[in-house]
Amino acid sequence: MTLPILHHCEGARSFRCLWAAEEARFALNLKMWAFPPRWFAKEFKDVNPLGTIPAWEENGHLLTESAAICQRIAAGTSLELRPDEPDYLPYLNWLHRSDATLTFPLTIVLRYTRLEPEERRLPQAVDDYKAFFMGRAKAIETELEDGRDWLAGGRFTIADICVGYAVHLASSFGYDAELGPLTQSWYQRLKDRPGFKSARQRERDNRPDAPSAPL
Ligand SMILES: N[C@@H](CCC(=O)N[C@@H](CS)C(=O)NCC(=O)O)C(=O)O
Repeated sequence: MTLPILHHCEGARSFRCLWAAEEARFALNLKMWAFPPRWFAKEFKDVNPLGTIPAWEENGHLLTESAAICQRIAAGTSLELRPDEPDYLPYLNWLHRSDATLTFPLTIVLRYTRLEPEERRLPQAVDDYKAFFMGRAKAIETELEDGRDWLAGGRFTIADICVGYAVHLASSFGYDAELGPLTQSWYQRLKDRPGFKSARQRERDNRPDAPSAPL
């Protein structure tokens, strides 16, 4: 049997997929690249013409959306919510919100704090998109206000993984300390999970030889 291949860069959105795979004990081949591949590994375009991470190869198909790959990994496990479960609709919304609404503003921050050369950095863009993220992240705090531990369905799911990655990325800029207390506790619960820890260890153990830009 040919295992699916997950193309991953340490700390990138593909971490969602690696983390989901560790939680689900889903067997895959991990192929790690230096970030961003467009600088350090132009041949990555032969795998994913978009040049973006993650890429997932399975049975002649290529998936390039981290939340969709998480859905594929979670299929049939307790990490997904089924359409007949009461929280299915908010669960779907969190999955899509995780990247389009929450991660997107952080990528602008990343670009204009770390990736662009000094002379192209834009403090105004960083401040504005930080504010975008902080405003949007209030939705996490609101969701947790009823005392729930996880975002949807009364259990840990890939909604927590996908949204959790956005908060994890925000934490790399120190923004987590400015999030609400419920969000901070939820993020701590996520980091305490054995699946999170083993995914972090697995990416460290498989670092590519080439250098990476800071993520
Ligand atoms: N919506 C996609 C976005 C994928 C994406 O843009 N990934 C970033 C890394 S986190 C990337 O590959 N950037 C490439 C670059 O900056 O050249 C997803 O959720 O997977």
